[in-house]
Amino acid sequence: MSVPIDALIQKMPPELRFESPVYVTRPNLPTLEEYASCLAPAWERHWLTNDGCLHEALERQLAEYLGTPYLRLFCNGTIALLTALQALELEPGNVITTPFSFPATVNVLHWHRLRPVFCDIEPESHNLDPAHLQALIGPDTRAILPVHVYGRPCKVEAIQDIAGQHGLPVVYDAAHAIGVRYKGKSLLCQGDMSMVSFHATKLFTTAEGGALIMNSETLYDRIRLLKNFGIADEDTVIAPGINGKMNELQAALGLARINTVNDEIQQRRRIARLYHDGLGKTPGIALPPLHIPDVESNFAYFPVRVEARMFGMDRNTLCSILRYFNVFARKYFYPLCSSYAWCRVAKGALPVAESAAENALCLPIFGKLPFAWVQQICAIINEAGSIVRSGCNNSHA
Ligand code: T4K
Repeated sequence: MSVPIDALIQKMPPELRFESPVYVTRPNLPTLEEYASCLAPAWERHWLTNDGCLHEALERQLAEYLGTPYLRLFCNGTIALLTALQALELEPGNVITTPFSFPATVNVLHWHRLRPVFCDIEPESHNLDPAHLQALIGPDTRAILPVHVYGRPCKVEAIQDIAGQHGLPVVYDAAHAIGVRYKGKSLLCQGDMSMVSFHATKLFTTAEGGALIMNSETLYDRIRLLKNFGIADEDTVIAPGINGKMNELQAALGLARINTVNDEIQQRRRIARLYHDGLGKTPGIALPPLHIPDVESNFAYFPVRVEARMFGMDRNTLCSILRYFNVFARKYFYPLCSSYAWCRVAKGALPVAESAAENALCLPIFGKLPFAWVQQICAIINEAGSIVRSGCNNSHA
């Protein structure tokens, strides 16, 4: 569907343009003074990494917040996921995962020489489809790696049933899922292990960072070794580990914000409601649900689906128009992981994921996003849609 963007923009009220960029997210930062006071104990001790006191405090506080005894901090989410797979000591073979994710999910498999087998997703949740998952399991399947995309829970019971029937481990990429609760418990307690990311773009951040949550003491002990080169003590190295340690500067940032996670989520919920007020009746813009049964959401993302025929223009055109107005919405997750050269999946094999990747657009959402800005973003979308539907593409204003 081709829309003359320049002509359309000329018809739109210029005052809708933001003076400075509005990004898809912004980190929830403390003041510099708050950060410095959290960092001070490390400075006083001249202790910067390797199990410092801030690392220890953050690990404990996060484990309490999530309600799990088994949590290990990491320098970032990708290394955490890489380490989780290392801990499972999988034989060569396949891992079933989703194509609708960030490159990290599939690239860690490549680093372990495990072959990704892509499972299509469900149209509503954008998560791995259990019926397709069941059909994909074969003699070479070694594990299942689902993603709670945008923090929305996968069908965890169905996945666990399938994994149980075939004796397969489940490692969740829960990069987006801090603060999400499912049936009253943290979603991060599902599966054998879950990885959560604390990157600057996440609602709880340590700049770079992440954690693994695991379901057994055995894995908890093994992960501790693996994230520190496999060193057991000064004289003994007992496993092929890596440097996955979170440092004290990262941990201090986490400590400065850990108590604000729930407030950040509350504020995002208000913003999501405002988007529903502003876009709920817009033809061709499908909104994420405000409430999912059994789930306390974290509103980590606000993904809309652009139905080109009804809205009047496709996702890419809307994204370009928003950019002109200084709104940096993002096409998470395009391109699909299955389309990367090293995955070699033919187009058409994963129809639901392909459609999602063509139509999904994440609008800005973060705790400090002013309500008036949300209304302005909705006005840009509504104005553009109604101009194009009333036939601007025939005019040459
Ligand atoms: N699995 C999944 C499903 C993931 O989504 C991710 C990461 C991972 C695994 C890996 O976890 P980590 O190893 O990263 O812990 C961003 C993040 O870099 C990435 O962490 C995240 N997913 C992904 C969804 O988003 P980009 O390429 O979109 O980042 P970037 O730099 O374009 O940032 C997006 C916007 O955020 C910017 O336009 C402005 C804002 N921003 C960004 C940064 C870095 C800030 O306001 N401040 C900042 O410091 O990937």
